[in-house]
Amino acid sequence: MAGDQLPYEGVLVTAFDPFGEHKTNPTIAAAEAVARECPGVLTEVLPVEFEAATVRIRELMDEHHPHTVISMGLAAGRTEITPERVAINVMDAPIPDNSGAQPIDEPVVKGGPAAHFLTLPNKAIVQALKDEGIPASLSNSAGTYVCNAVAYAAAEYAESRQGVFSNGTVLNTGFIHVPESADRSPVTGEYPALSQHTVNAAVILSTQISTEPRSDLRYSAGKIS
Ligand code: PCA
Repeated sequence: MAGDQLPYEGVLVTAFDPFGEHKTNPTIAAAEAVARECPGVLTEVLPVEFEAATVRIRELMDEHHPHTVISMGLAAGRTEITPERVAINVMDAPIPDNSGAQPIDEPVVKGGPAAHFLTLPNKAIVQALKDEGIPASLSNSAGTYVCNAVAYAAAEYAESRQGVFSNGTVLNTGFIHVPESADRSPVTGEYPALSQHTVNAAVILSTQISTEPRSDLRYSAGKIS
């Protein structure tokens, strides 16, 4: 596979198109902000389609061999910036994706493990965001829609290649869900929102934290249930 002989380099940040009732997706403006503020970071907007998005994230990793992959998605209803701890091997779509596909109880990767832990320094990200006054918490579920599928596909790719390279470069992948943007176009539902400025700042800071050499923090960000 292309890239197998090369050390992983660079950082990839992905956003998603609008979907469902959402006429805009705040991750697009956030990716544009990252492209402006974080030189050398590759950004791309993925389609909200199970098949096309999971194919594309693997292609991007093959073509650009990033050492860090940060995908972002809109989680309407959430009130905080929420890095995801885990991606699970299931697609169970409550609404059709943008291609009309609505998989129910199908695996993202046939024969793949039930779940992959995501390997960004999630607790360090949450702490840094809170230190800046940005509401943030660790999420234990990325859902079962296209975001989870992309997170799983990227983690599966990373896990299948870790340790392959003689220089020992580690490939980390992760996912950050963001709330609705207060600057959004009207939607049919009413959702809690952060300003687009705050979402952008959160994603820029998360990108910086993810690419600094550091280990994650150790404190409980768990929940009883
Ligand atoms: N959010 C959806 C898909 C695209 C997006 O931005 C999700 O959470 O799965």
